[in-house]
Amino acid sequence: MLIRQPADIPSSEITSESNYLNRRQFMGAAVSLGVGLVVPGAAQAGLQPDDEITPESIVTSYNNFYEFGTGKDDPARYAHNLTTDPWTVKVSGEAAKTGEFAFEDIIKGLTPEERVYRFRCVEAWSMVVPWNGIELRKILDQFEPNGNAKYVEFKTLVRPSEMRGQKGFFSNIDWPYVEGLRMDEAYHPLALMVTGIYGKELPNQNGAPWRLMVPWKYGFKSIKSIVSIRFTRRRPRSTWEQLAPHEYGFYANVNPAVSHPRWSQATERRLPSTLFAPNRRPTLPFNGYAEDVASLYEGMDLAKYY
Ligand SMILES: Nc1nc2c(c(=O)[nH]1)N[C@H]1C(S)=C(S)[C@@H](COP(=O)(O)O)O[C@H]1N2
Ligand SMILES: [Mo]
Repeated sequence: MLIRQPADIPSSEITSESNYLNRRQFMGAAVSLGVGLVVPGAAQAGLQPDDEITPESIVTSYNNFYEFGTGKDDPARYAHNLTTDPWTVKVSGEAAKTGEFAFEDIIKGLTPEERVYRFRCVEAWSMVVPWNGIELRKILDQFEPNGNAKYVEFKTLVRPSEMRGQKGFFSNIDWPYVEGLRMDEAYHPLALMVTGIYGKELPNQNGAPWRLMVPWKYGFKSIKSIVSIRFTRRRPRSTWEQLAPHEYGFYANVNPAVSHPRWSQATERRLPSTLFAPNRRPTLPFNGYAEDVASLYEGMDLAKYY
Protein backbone atom coordinates (compact mmCIF):
# COMPACT_ATOMS: atom_id res chain seq x y z
CA MET A 1 0.00 0.00 0.00
CA LEU A 2 2.78 2.38 -0.91
CA ILE A 3 1.20 5.70 -1.80
CA ARG A 4 3.98 6.93 -4.02
CA GLN A 5 6.94 4.81 -4.84
CA PRO A 6 10.15 6.81 -5.02
CA ALA A 7 12.11 5.56 -7.99
CA ASP A 8 15.10 4.57 -5.94
CA ILE A 9 13.45 2.18 -3.50
CA PRO A 10 14.40 -1.34 -4.60
CA SER A 11 11.35 -3.40 -5.49
CA SER A 12 12.42 -5.95 -2.90
CA GLU A 13 11.44 -3.40 -0.25
CA ILE A 14 7.97 -2.95 -1.64
CA THR A 15 5.38 -5.37 -0.36
CA SER A 16 1.79 -5.39 -1.48
CA GLU A 17 -0.88 -5.22 1.14
CA SER A 18 -1.99 -8.78 0.40
CA ASN A 19 1.14 -10.42 1.76
CA TYR A 20 1.35 -8.06 4.66
CA LEU A 21 -0.36 -7.97 8.02
CA ASN A 22 -2.80 -5.22 8.78
CA ARG A 23 -2.02 -3.04 11.74
CA ARG A 24 -4.08 -4.94 14.28
CA GLN A 25 -2.58 -8.26 13.19
CA PHE A 26 0.84 -6.62 13.29
CA MET A 27 0.58 -5.68 16.94
CA GLY A 28 -0.97 -9.03 17.77
CA ALA A 29 1.90 -10.78 16.04
CA ALA A 30 4.39 -8.81 18.09
CA VAL A 31 2.72 -9.95 21.27
CA SER A 32 2.56 -13.58 20.27
CA LEU A 33 6.24 -13.42 19.34
CA GLY A 34 6.92 -12.82 23.00
CA VAL A 35 6.84 -9.05 23.25
CA GLY A 36 4.68 -9.27 26.33
CA LEU A 37 5.13 -7.42 29.57
CA VAL A 38 8.47 -9.03 30.35
CA VAL A 39 11.10 -6.36 30.84
CA PRO A 40 14.13 -7.07 28.67
CA GLY A 41 17.49 -6.86 30.42
CA ALA A 42 18.72 -3.73 28.70
CA ALA A 43 15.58 -1.75 29.42
CA GLN A 44 15.32 -3.09 32.96
CA ALA A 45 18.85 -1.88 33.61
CA GLY A 46 17.55 1.66 33.18
CA LEU A 47 14.90 1.27 35.87
CA GLN A 48 15.33 2.36 39.47
CA PRO A 49 14.67 -0.20 42.22
CA ASP A 50 11.47 1.59 43.28
CA ASP A 51 10.11 2.02 39.75
CA GLU A 52 6.81 0.24 39.30
CA ILE A 53 4.84 0.06 36.10
CA THR A 54 2.06 2.66 36.20
CA PRO A 55 -1.45 1.22 35.88
CA GLU A 56 -2.55 1.16 32.24
CA SER A 57 -5.82 2.89 33.17
CA ILE A 58 -3.86 5.98 34.24
CA VAL A 59 -1.58 6.04 31.20
CA THR A 60 -4.59 5.91 28.87
CA SER A 61 -6.78 8.43 30.72
CA TYR A 62 -4.41 11.15 32.02
CA ASN A 63 -2.98 12.63 28.83
CA ASN A 64 -1.59 15.70 27.16
CA PHE A 65 -2.72 15.92 23.54
CA TYR A 66 -3.87 19.48 22.96
CA GLU A 67 -5.28 18.62 19.54
CA PHE A 68 -8.20 17.19 21.53
CA GLY A 69 -8.37 19.84 24.27
CA THR A 70 -6.28 21.03 27.16
CA GLY A 71 -7.90 18.94 29.91
CA LYS A 72 -6.11 15.80 31.01
CA ASP A 73 -9.25 13.76 30.29
CA ASP A 74 -10.05 15.38 26.93
CA PRO A 75 -7.83 13.06 24.81
CA ALA A 76 -9.39 9.89 26.24
CA ARG A 77 -12.84 11.38 25.76
CA TYR A 78 -12.44 12.69 22.21
CA ALA A 79 -9.53 10.99 20.43
CA HIS A 80 -11.55 7.93 19.46
CA ASN A 81 -12.91 10.10 16.63
CA LEU A 82 -9.52 10.10 14.96
CA THR A 83 -9.14 7.97 11.83
CA THR A 84 -5.68 6.37 11.97
CA ASP A 85 -6.04 3.93 9.07
CA PRO A 86 -5.11 4.75 6.34
CA TRP A 87 -2.16 6.80 7.61
CA THR A 88 0.31 8.51 5.30
CA VAL A 89 3.69 9.91 6.28
CA LYS A 90 5.56 12.50 4.23
CA VAL A 91 9.34 12.19 4.31
CA SER A 92 11.32 15.14 2.98
CA GLY A 93 14.57 17.05 3.11
CA GLU A 94 18.16 15.85 3.27
CA ALA A 95 17.71 12.17 2.47
CA ALA A 96 17.98 9.84 -0.53
CA LYS A 97 14.51 8.36 -0.15
CA THR A 98 11.78 10.92 0.17
CA GLY A 99 8.10 10.90 -0.69
CA GLU A 100 4.79 9.84 0.75
CA PHE A 101 4.68 6.46 2.41
CA ALA A 102 1.97 4.39 3.99
CA PHE A 103 2.65 3.92 7.69
CA GLU A 104 2.43 0.14 7.24
CA ASP A 105 5.21 0.17 4.67
CA ILE A 106 7.57 2.12 6.90
CA ILE A 107 7.27 -0.26 9.84
CA LYS A 108 7.04 -3.38 7.71
CA GLY A 109 9.57 -6.01 8.76
CA LEU A 110 10.58 -4.09 11.88
CA THR A 111 9.42 -6.00 14.95
CA PRO A 112 8.49 -3.76 17.85
CA GLU A 113 10.34 -4.45 21.09
CA GLU A 114 9.18 -3.64 24.57
CA ARG A 115 10.99 -0.89 26.49
CA VAL A 116 9.92 0.05 29.98
CA TYR A 117 10.85 3.71 30.36
CA ARG A 118 10.20 6.38 32.92
CA PHE A 119 8.30 9.27 31.35
CA ARG A 120 8.59 12.73 32.89
CA CYS A 121 6.33 15.62 31.90
CA VAL A 122 7.65 19.17 32.24
CA GLU A 123 4.62 19.72 34.53
CA ALA A 124 6.45 17.56 37.12
CA TRP A 125 4.42 14.37 37.04
CA SER A 126 5.87 11.08 35.86
CA MET A 127 4.92 7.54 34.94
CA VAL A 128 6.60 4.21 34.14
CA VAL A 129 5.27 2.75 30.90
CA PRO A 130 5.89 -0.45 28.94
CA TRP A 131 6.19 1.01 25.45
CA ASN A 132 6.24 -1.16 22.34
CA GLY A 133 8.23 0.39 19.58
CA ILE A 134 11.04 0.41 17.07
CA GLU A 135 14.34 2.19 17.61
CA LEU A 136 13.99 5.54 15.88
CA ARG A 137 17.36 5.07 14.13
CA LYS A 138 16.02 1.96 12.38
CA ILE A 139 13.05 3.93 11.07
CA LEU A 140 15.15 6.90 9.94
CA ASP A 141 17.88 4.78 8.33
CA GLN A 142 15.40 3.52 5.74
CA PHE A 143 15.26 7.00 4.22
CA GLU A 144 19.07 7.29 3.99
CA PRO A 145 19.59 10.77 5.41
CA ASN A 146 22.64 12.47 3.91
CA GLY A 147 25.51 14.38 5.50
CA ASN A 148 23.59 17.67 5.46
CA ALA A 149 20.97 16.27 7.81
CA LYS A 150 21.84 17.77 11.19
CA TYR A 151 18.32 17.66 12.64
CA VAL A 152 15.11 15.77 12.11
CA GLU A 153 11.76 17.50 12.43
CA PHE A 154 8.42 15.79 13.10
CA LYS A 155 4.89 17.09 12.63
CA THR A 156 1.53 15.91 13.92
CA LEU A 157 -1.58 15.53 11.81
CA VAL A 158 -3.76 18.60 11.20
CA ARG A 159 -7.40 17.54 10.89
CA PRO A 160 -9.73 19.94 12.70
CA SER A 161 -12.76 17.86 11.67
CA GLU A 162 -11.51 15.10 13.97
CA MET A 163 -9.32 17.13 16.33
CA ARG A 164 -11.57 19.51 18.21
CA GLY A 165 -8.65 21.29 19.87
CA GLN A 166 -7.50 22.53 16.47
CA LYS A 167 -10.72 24.45 15.95
CA GLY A 168 -9.35 27.48 17.69
CA PHE A 169 -10.40 27.31 21.30
CA PHE A 170 -6.74 26.78 22.09
CA SER A 171 -5.71 29.27 19.46
CA ASN A 172 -2.23 29.98 20.85
CA ILE A 173 -0.87 26.97 19.04
CA ASP A 174 -0.01 27.34 15.40
CA TRP A 175 -0.88 23.82 14.22
CA PRO A 176 0.64 21.43 13.38
CA TYR A 177 2.44 20.51 16.58
CA VAL A 178 6.14 20.41 15.65
CA GLU A 179 9.07 18.77 17.39
CA GLY A 180 12.64 17.95 16.49
CA LEU A 181 15.84 16.27 17.55
CA ARG A 182 19.48 16.67 16.67
CA MET A 183 20.44 13.73 14.45
CA ASP A 184 22.77 12.25 17.06
CA GLU A 185 19.92 12.35 19.58
CA ALA A 186 17.57 10.73 17.09
CA TYR A 187 20.14 7.99 16.43
CA HIS A 188 20.62 7.21 20.12
CA PRO A 189 19.44 3.65 20.76
CA LEU A 190 17.12 4.77 23.58
CA ALA A 191 15.06 6.95 21.21
CA LEU A 192 11.99 4.95 20.28
CA MET A 193 9.18 5.25 17.75
CA VAL A 194 6.23 3.86 19.67
CA THR A 195 3.49 1.77 18.05
CA GLY A 196 1.94 0.24 21.16
CA ILE A 197 1.74 0.21 24.96
CA TYR A 198 1.18 -2.63 27.42
CA GLY A 199 1.56 -5.08 24.52
CA LYS A 200 -1.44 -3.61 22.70
CA GLU A 201 -2.06 -1.30 19.80
CA LEU A 202 -1.33 2.34 20.69
CA PRO A 203 -4.56 4.05 21.86
CA ASN A 204 -5.48 7.21 19.95
CA GLN A 205 -5.11 9.35 23.07
CA ASN A 206 -1.49 8.21 23.37
CA GLY A 207 -0.65 9.20 19.79
CA ALA A 208 -1.80 6.49 17.36
CA PRO A 209 -0.66 5.14 15.06
CA TRP A 210 2.85 6.13 16.14
CA ARG A 211 4.54 8.63 18.39
CA LEU A 212 8.01 9.45 19.56
CA MET A 213 9.39 8.45 22.97
CA VAL A 214 12.61 10.12 24.10
CA PRO A 215 12.89 9.03 27.72
CA TRP A 216 15.61 11.46 28.84
CA LYS A 217 13.63 14.53 27.69
CA TYR A 218 10.49 16.20 28.97
CA GLY A 219 7.31 14.67 27.61
CA PHE A 220 6.50 17.46 25.17
CA LYS A 221 9.37 16.30 22.94
CA SER A 222 7.55 12.99 22.43
CA ILE A 223 5.29 14.14 19.61
CA LYS A 224 2.18 12.12 18.81
CA SER A 225 0.38 10.96 15.65
CA ILE A 226 3.25 11.85 13.32
CA VAL A 227 2.58 12.55 9.62
CA SER A 228 5.78 14.30 8.60
CA ILE A 229 9.49 13.56 8.98
CA ARG A 230 11.90 16.12 7.57
CA PHE A 231 15.69 15.98 7.59
CA THR A 232 17.19 19.42 7.80
CA ARG A 233 20.39 21.44 8.15
CA ARG A 234 18.80 23.96 10.48
CA ARG A 235 17.37 23.44 13.92
CA PRO A 236 13.58 23.26 13.80
CA ARG A 237 11.56 25.50 16.12
CA SER A 238 9.34 23.27 18.14
CA THR A 239 5.82 24.18 19.19
CA TRP A 240 6.44 24.90 22.87
CA GLU A 241 9.64 26.76 22.09
CA GLN A 242 7.63 29.00 19.72
CA LEU A 243 4.94 29.57 22.34
CA ALA A 244 7.16 30.30 25.34
CA PRO A 245 10.88 30.25 24.56
CA HIS A 246 11.86 31.26 28.11
CA GLU A 247 10.02 28.29 29.53
CA TYR A 248 10.52 25.50 27.01
CA GLY A 249 13.78 25.01 25.15
CA PHE A 250 14.63 22.91 22.14
CA TYR A 251 16.70 20.42 24.14
CA ALA A 252 14.27 19.92 27.02
CA ASN A 253 16.50 17.39 28.74
CA VAL A 254 15.10 16.45 32.14
CA ASN A 255 17.20 18.45 34.60
CA PRO A 256 16.44 18.83 38.33
CA ALA A 257 18.97 21.69 38.54
CA VAL A 258 17.23 23.94 36.01
CA SER A 259 13.86 25.17 37.24
CA HIS A 260 10.98 26.05 35.02
CA PRO A 261 10.48 29.83 35.53
CA ARG A 262 7.19 29.09 37.33
CA TRP A 263 8.03 25.90 39.27
CA SER A 264 10.91 23.75 40.46
CA GLN A 265 11.96 20.65 38.55
CA ALA A 266 13.82 19.19 41.56
CA THR A 267 11.08 16.67 42.35
CA GLU A 268 8.21 14.97 40.57
CA ARG A 269 4.89 13.31 41.39
CA ARG A 270 4.94 9.68 40.28
CA LEU A 271 1.42 8.72 39.22
CA PRO A 272 -0.79 7.61 40.86
CA SER A 273 -0.33 10.66 43.06
CA THR A 274 -2.97 11.93 45.48
CA LEU A 275 -3.20 14.72 48.00
CA PHE A 276 -2.54 12.32 50.87
CA ALA A 277 -0.12 10.07 48.99
CA PRO A 278 1.67 12.44 46.62
CA ASN A 279 4.32 9.84 45.78
CA ARG A 280 6.86 12.60 45.33
CA ARG A 281 10.44 11.69 44.49
CA PRO A 282 13.60 13.45 43.39
CA THR A 283 13.97 14.07 39.68
CA LEU A 284 17.11 12.55 38.20
CA PRO A 285 19.39 14.24 35.65
CA PHE A 286 18.36 13.12 32.16
CA ASN A 287 15.44 11.38 33.86
CA GLY A 288 17.84 8.73 35.17
CA TYR A 289 19.41 7.96 31.78
CA ALA A 290 22.52 10.13 32.25
CA GLU A 291 24.88 7.17 31.95
CA ASP A 292 23.52 6.50 28.48
CA VAL A 293 23.01 9.99 27.09
CA ALA A 294 25.07 12.60 28.97
CA SER A 295 27.93 12.26 26.46
CA LEU A 296 25.65 13.71 23.75
CA TYR A 297 25.84 17.04 25.56
CA GLU A 298 29.48 17.13 26.59
CA GLY A 299 30.77 20.68 26.81
CA MET A 300 27.29 22.22 26.54
CA ASP A 301 26.00 24.57 29.21
CA LEU A 302 22.78 22.76 30.15
CA ALA A 303 21.41 25.84 31.91
CA LYS A 304 21.73 27.77 28.66
CA TYR A 305 20.59 24.95 26.37
CA TYR A 306 17.59 23.92 28.49
N1 LIG B 1 0.87 16.24 18.91
C1 LIG B 1 1.05 16.35 20.24
N2 LIG B 1 2.00 15.60 20.82
C2 LIG B 1 2.21 15.69 22.16
C3 LIG B 1 1.46 16.59 22.95
C4 LIG B 1 0.45 17.38 22.29
O1 LIG B 1 -0.27 18.18 22.91
N3 LIG B 1 0.28 17.22 20.94
N4 LIG B 1 1.71 16.72 24.30
C5 LIG B 1 3.06 16.31 24.75
C6 LIG B 1 3.19 16.28 26.20
S1 LIG B 1 3.31 17.76 27.01
C7 LIG B 1 3.30 15.11 26.90
S2 LIG B 1 3.61 15.08 28.56
C8 LIG B 1 3.10 13.81 26.22
C9 LIG B 1 2.00 13.03 26.90
O2 LIG B 1 1.94 11.73 26.42
P1 LIG B 1 0.88 10.72 27.03
O3 LIG B 1 -0.45 11.39 26.96
O4 LIG B 1 0.95 9.49 26.16
O5 LIG B 1 1.29 10.45 28.44
O6 LIG B 1 2.77 13.93 24.84
C10 LIG B 1 3.48 14.96 24.15
N5 LIG B 1 3.18 14.91 22.73
MO1 LIG C 1 4.23 17.27 29.08
